[in-house]
Amino acid sequence: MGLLLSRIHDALRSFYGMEARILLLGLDAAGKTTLLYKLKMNETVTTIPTVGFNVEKIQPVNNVTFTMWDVGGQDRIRVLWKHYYTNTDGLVFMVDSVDCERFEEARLELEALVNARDMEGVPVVLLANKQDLPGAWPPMEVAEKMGLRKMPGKWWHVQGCCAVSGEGIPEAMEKLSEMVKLYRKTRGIP
Ligand SMILES: Nc1nc2c(ncn2[C@@H]2O[C@H](COP(=O)(O)OP(=O)(O)OP(=O)(O)O)[C@@H](O)[C@H]2O)c(=O)[nH]1
Ligand SMILES: [Mg+2]
Repeated sequence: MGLLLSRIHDALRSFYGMEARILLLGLDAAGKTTLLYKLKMNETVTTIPTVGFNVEKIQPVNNVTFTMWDVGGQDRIRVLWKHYYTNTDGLVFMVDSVDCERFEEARLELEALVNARDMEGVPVVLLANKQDLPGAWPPMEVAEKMGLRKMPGKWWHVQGCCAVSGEGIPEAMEKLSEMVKLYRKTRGIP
């Protein structure tokens, strides 16, 4: 009976799709809000620093509908990030690939995030943003600076992108959908 119900559930899931909660975090000016509205409306909006958060449901990717929470990254707002951790299915951590002076600051924030109890095992997509700008660090080097290789047991993927043009974003969302599906399956989350 249990197996039958589980099969029915899987069939319904593949028909109706899955809803996933995604946290979009990173230091101030990384490009999070620019990305959020690029995803939502395929438009490049003029942003102001986010005080509080923005939340949007975006078009499904691979049958996964993402609700993306973009929380302000200014130093004084980062203390609020922890209030958004619960029930997160995926973390998109965005880095300004030109802002190498703050790579260490970003790494420390990412480290705190992935070590938080409520974020245990949550897959991470690292977006090395602003690849259009001269002096942008290559994505793999940004990943190295963020210490991703040293995070054992973590599912992560790094993607270079430009939130203004949208380059690299579809690939990142595709990967995110795969990792979220796998994460929820291994956790037994319907
Ligand atoms: N050249 C370039 N500029 C970008 C890119 N993405 C974002 N920006 C610019 O970076 C600035 C900051 O972008 P936001 O999206 O406001 O940054 P944020 O991460 O939301 O910042 P907070 O809300 O303060 O946390 C804006 O002027 C954007 O236009 C990019 O890929 N390339
Ligand atoms: Mg913002």
